Amino acid sequence: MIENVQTDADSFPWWKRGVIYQIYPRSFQDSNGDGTGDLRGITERLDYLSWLGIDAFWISPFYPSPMADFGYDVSNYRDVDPLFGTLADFDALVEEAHARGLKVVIDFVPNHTSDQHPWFVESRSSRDNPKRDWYVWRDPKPDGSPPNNWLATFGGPAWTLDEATGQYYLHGFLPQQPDLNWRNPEVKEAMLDALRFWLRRGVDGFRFDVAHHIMKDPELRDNPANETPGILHKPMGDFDSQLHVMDRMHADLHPTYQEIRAVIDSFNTETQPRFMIGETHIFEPVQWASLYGEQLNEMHMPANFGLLRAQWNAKSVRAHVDSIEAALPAGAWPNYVLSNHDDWRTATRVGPPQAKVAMMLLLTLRGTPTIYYGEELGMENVEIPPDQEQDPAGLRVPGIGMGRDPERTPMQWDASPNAGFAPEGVTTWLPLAPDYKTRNVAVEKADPKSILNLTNELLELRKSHPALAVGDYAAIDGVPDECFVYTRSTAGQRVLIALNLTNQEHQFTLPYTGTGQVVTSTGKDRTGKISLTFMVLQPNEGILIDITGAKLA
Ligand code: TEU
Repeated sequence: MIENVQTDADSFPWWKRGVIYQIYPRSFQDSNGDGTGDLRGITERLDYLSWLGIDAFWISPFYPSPMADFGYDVSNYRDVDPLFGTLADFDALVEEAHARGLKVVIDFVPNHTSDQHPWFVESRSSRDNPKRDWYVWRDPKPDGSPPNNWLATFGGPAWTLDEATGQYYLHGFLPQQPDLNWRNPEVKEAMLDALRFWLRRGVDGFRFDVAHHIMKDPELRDNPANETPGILHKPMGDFDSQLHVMDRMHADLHPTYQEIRAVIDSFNTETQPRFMIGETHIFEPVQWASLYGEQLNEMHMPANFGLLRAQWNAKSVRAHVDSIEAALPAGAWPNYVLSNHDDWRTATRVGPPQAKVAMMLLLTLRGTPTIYYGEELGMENVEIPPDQEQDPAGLRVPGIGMGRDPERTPMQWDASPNAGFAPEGVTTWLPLAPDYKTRNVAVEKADPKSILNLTNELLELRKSHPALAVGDYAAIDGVPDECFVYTRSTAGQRVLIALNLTNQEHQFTLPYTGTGQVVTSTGKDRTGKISLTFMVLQPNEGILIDITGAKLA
């Protein structure tokens, strides 16, 4: 008897039942031979995304930018940087994507602008400029030092002194990324209006960069020391010496999110429900869950980065998933991600033999998955020669692995020079992976056992199996500590996912009688019926089994 289950996948909006694919636009497809990807390049590759089977793609920033942080330093919220194309290119991309049934999610960078944004140029021009209060300016302490102890994510203090006006301005990231003052109503209105600009152009949703940073302690009190460094998901140097409790997550985030949400909801139509996901590096599940809003009227989804931080073993991964399921407010929908443009490639983090298991996990958990471009190929971090390093995080805080270039290298389309990413002879903005001739879309499409074809199959299975798209999650106890086994169930369907997170064989008994039907496996070497009373998982193996109708033992 299958109880307490969701049934009709079609009644779920696309952002719940679907899969999001993240495109880092510099690295996806170069259409004009300058070595950097662009919007037209994305349009040229839409047929690939359709084939792959994703539902929506999110494009990292393409706004005009001095590129101090490769687009996360925006100098105009209502245009496209010439490097990436034009507004007309963007409109064409939206039209072509929608024609294929693909949703378009764009990055929105609310916490900070570029220091070259006209707003900041005005703001810094004098203490009594009308835009002074659009940013966070404070006098030095009597000894000339910064107003408080806050640190910038990318090294050094979060304050830079403007010599001409004698005050410090706040920047949670680079000095070239001054923080906006969201408590100023004019700032809020200008930003909401920028959202309306893109909503009118037809975007389906937004990814809000560092959404938890926009509201800080109004009194700008010091952060306390972090007595247990190492809690962040990757080495962050001095930044990790503090608990970031004052420089983010102030309670008035909630009414602010509600105002943002109201603008987005006001553009909803029957056929086009809009959506926002917040980039929220909050790891305490209850605090994270609060960002859905008490009335579920804040973030549609606060991004959940817990899997990036979990140790790659079955106990930690299950503990994380269970903690998310437990913390989730009634009616809210979970989400998972295994990699992005700030974090290691999955195959590098978990080891190439586990990459397919990781993909099966991501695409079978209950919750919206985001796939970072190239993960479907099993792309790995690429070692960047020091003289080609680009990322300011790595350049400013060298030697501890903060640089993000290794996970941002060009997409590997085929074995031709420049991997089909850029024309032959062009110098690409970051070097290609050394393995691109054997690890690319063309080669992997032709290999039935590739991670690309596994990803494609799992994406198709989510469409044909409501249990996978929207079904309930239940972990199975009594299996070896090295394996993570769970079911996904709707009223009429139950599938079981058995993942071996080690390179050893494991045997166990499931709490079901009889047999199930193999749907697919990471090795693509299993078919037909499979015993549920005695299961053998090969090293690095994941199996997906239809157990609809199976009886509990
Ligand atoms: O990242 C926010 C963030 O906190 C990350 O900086 C992360 O902690 C760091 O990269 C270590 O991996 C967002 C964007 O995703 C990132 O690319 C931007 O650089 C940053 O905001 C500033 O806009």
